[in-house]
Amino acid sequence: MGQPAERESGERASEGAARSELPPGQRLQRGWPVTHYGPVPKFRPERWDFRVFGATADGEKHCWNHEEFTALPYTTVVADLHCVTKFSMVGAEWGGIPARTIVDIAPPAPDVTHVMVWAEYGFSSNLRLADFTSDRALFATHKDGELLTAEHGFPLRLVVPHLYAWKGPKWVRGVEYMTADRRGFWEERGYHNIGDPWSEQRYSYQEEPGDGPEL
Ligand SMILES: Nc1nc2c(c(=O)[nH]1)N[C@H]1C(S)=C(S)[C@@H](COP(=O)(O)O)O[C@H]1N2
Ligand SMILES: [Mo]
Repeated sequence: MGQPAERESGERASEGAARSELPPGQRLQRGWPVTHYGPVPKFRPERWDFRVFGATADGEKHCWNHEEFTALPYTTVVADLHCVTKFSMVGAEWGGIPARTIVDIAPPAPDVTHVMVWAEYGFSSNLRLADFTSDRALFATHKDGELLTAEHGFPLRLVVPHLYAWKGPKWVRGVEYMTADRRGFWEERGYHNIGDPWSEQRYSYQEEPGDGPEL
């Protein structure tokens, strides 16, 4: 847990802090509410692993235990969290392992276009590969220098700053590489397949042709 925190460039950090505007329709939330479906899972380190599977480049599954996963290079990203129910939490400093790192060490096959990010109890969210590998997407273990609490996703949650927060599963356990898009948990239940808050892609009825698989 005592990994050296490699701060992002000062430029990026102050940019994040200075940008006070929120995506359309969002309001600032004081504090940090807890929002999710279902119970908070209990973390059992001896049973925990992180898996990369599906269409990997070598056709193999890749698996890390908790010690191995948290030993991967640590970095921080200052980012806001936008819930589709219209609250935003701004200026958090997330610490963890860049999603890009996983793609580098366990590469997808060349025809992979999307990923499904899997969490405890079968929660999932689908992302375009380009959103997943964007330079600020992070598997977070920490927020503002402290370990995540259980209700906020300990030991691991995905943060994808440029998408609505449901695209970042808490209690994440793995990534499936996919050669075609498939809807995740909320995306099957009426939420937008892409989920860009800046263009208010909240609900699946707003999808344009090509935004997602048939419902
Ligand atoms: N596993 C899991 N992760 C999840 C969710 C969920 O229901 N299950 N909800 C998402 C939603 S809708 C939001 S807004 C954020 C909330 O994160 P927070 O509770 O840390 O504020 O978690 C996301 N990650
Ligand atoms: Mo949300």
